[in-house]
Amino acid sequence: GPRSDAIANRPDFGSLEVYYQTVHRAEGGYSASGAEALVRWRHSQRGLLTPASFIPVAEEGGLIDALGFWVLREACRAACKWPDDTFVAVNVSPAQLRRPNFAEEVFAVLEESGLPPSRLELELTESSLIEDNSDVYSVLKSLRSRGIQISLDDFGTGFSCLSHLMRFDIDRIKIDRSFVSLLGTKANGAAIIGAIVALSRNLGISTTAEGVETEYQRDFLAALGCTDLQGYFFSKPVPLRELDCFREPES
Ligand code: G
Ligand code: G
Ligand code: MN
Ligand code: NA
Repeated sequence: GPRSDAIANRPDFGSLEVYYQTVHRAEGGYSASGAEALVRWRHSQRGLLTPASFIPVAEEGGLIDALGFWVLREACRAACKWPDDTFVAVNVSPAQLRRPNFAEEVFAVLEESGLPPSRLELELTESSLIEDNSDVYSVLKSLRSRGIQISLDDFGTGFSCLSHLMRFDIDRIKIDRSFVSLLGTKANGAAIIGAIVALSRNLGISTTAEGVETEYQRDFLAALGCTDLQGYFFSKPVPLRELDCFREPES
């Protein structure tokens, strides 16, 4: 279709842009612990497109690898200039993880950029893990053995068996914003999030609550023991040039 043609005609990814949304520590004044890279496509006619409108097309057209590595390279280069105790999180499609050389290619990007592996977090979705693919298991093992952090995105929206997910050693769970939006309503948002946080804590896994939009949610999630918070209340995704919180103070 016209959309995939448009992507194919731009092999240099000239109109892609990486936006960043900060993630904040739930303790000690909500300082920024890192940022998530979120790709955008600046379309000449249709304006700024979000990933939902072109990631699936890139996946079908076999371009997700090239796109994913372009984003990864941009993100690692950017994070090199942020404080040492911060991370950059990059989303990974299931198709990328199926490549046998995925881990080696990630290591190459890290080396080229100079970013320490421990400062990179890769966000996977449940669908990456439910394929019950031993290759995925060994790719993840390889990534973690070098110190790369692995997080599970949109946690709670899939239908995977929890014990199955826990077979994979992961560093962080990102609690889906649909649960956060239930806080302060009659639904059991607090009980669900509390259970996820308690389980994660026992397993030594960090928790980021996504979609934090209000001060009430921020305070509630911090009290529940989430380790990090992310959402419009702190910042929307912004272009790198507008990401002020990691900039060195000008002297
Ligand atoms: O930024 P926005 O809310 O529109 O993001 C929508 C979805 O697109 C998110 O679920 C996110 O995981 C996904 N996404 C954003 N950037 C990337 C990327 O670089 N690669 C992949 N595979 N997915 C991305
Ligand atoms: O699935 P993933 O977590 O990668 O998706 C991130 C998406 O969530 C981005 O598209 C981003 O624009 C969106 N997002 C980030 N913070 C908020 C928020 O506080 N509220 C809502 N509704 N969406 C958010
Ligand atoms: Mn994500
Ligand atoms: Na998410």
